[in-house]
Amino acid sequence: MPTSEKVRTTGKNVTRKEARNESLRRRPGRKPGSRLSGLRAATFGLTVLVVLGTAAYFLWPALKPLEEGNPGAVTVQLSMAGFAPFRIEAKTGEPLTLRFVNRDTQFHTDGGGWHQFAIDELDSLDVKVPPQTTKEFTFTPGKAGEFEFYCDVCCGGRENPAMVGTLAVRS
Ligand SMILES: [Cu+2]
Repeated sequence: MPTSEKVRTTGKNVTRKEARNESLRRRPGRKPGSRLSGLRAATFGLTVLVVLGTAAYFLWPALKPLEEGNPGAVTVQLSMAGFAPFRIEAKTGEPLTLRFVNRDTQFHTDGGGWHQFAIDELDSLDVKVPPQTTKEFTFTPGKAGEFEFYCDVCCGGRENPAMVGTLAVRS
């Protein structure tokens, strides 16, 4: 059964080289502004939008303003890098408000973005902060001393040397 290609070449009796030149000439050349380049521009634009949108989605938790709370609160940032600050001063008998800021997302495979602020020596003080959350906690230290606070819910738990700090309580 003869193919259409065979019919075309046999009818004209052209040499191999001529046939090749002919096929090269017929190759569709696209002018700028044609439908194809319009489609390319649309695809490019869509790609840029998707990339920017994705970046904004992941950056937003780190950029959004914090809600205002107790003006005397001490802000403590919780992240996979540890506590910032990792040393907090307090006074016995005086209420201390800590504002925990956790900007980690739930996408963290280790602990799901949760962090903790726990002090065993102070009535088993234990605050857990969900991902992308700001949480205030007030307590009154009843005794002076240097107390270790830690997080035991992420990246290696209490063994992680970064997730440890000191609460220094003066009398
Ligand atoms: Cu943690």
